[in-house]
Amino acid sequence: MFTSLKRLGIISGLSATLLLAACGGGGSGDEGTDNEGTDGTADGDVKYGEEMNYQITGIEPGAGVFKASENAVEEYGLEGWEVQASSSGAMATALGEAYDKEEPIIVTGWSPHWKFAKYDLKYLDDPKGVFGEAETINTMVRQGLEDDMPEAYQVLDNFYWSPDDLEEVMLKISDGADPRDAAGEWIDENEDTVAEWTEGLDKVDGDEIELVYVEWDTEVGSTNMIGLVLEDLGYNVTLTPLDNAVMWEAVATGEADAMVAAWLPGTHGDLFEQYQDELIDLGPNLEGAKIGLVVPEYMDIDSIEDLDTK
Ligand code: PBE
Repeated sequence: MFTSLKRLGIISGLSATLLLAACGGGGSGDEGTDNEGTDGTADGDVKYGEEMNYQITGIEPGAGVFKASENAVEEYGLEGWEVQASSSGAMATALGEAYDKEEPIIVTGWSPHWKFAKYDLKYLDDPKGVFGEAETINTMVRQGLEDDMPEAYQVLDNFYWSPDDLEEVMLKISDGADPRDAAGEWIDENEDTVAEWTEGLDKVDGDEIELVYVEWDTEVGSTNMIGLVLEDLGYNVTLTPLDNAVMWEAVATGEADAMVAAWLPGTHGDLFEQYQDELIDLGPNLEGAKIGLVVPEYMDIDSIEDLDTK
């Protein structure tokens, strides 16, 4: 796993370099080389802070990326800056509006996410490593699930897909599809993958199972998808949206059966530490996830360190 993660890191690093090189030679060519230093970063005369009222557009305050962004403000000494609490949906709307007007905006971002397919965006460099490295999204189930519902446990244990797979579902939803329909379409288009997760399992007869999640775009996509797979196996599935900390608690106390939304080791590291003895970690259902501060490519800034303070 270590090598595959490492490879992913190298590949995404490479494509970011290529993108920057392409933009330098083409997109921003008209403006000349006004405020580019030799290292390609802004030389400090870009006053994005003032223009953005020193605000980072955040999401739900319970999200790991929100807390990490607040840590970044602290660690990088971004005096006067604030991470604005919002929702994932409102963040995406604000990003789209700013993007259409080519206005500066910084959002608390994560991948996989459809926004990278829709807009030209980049992560700001994080030389202090506040946002951590590549992450996995893990599946957590309550104690006793294996005995009570062996088929569901097996499906959840087998569930593993790629960032591209999840992004396909997310894109359909962002284009207006109902999450359940988007999940169903993906399942129809990926029968072989789904068959591997359910291979050899007997159908059940309406047993009730509850999956909990947070209404983040990633989790709406993944939870609807695996919920539908369980439904196809005969389960009566309930999907319950909660706040992040409550989602973890629900599985730890056994009030809910499972969730596929544990971002580790960094983003939900504190919650995992708190509850790890009370729940069962079924390991990654996806590798190569990431969080950080995200800006449009047209912004002349590359690193969190380049932000001007009050
Ligand atoms: N997210 C999406 C979550 C995990 C999934 C990055 C917004 C968070 O920050 O907790």
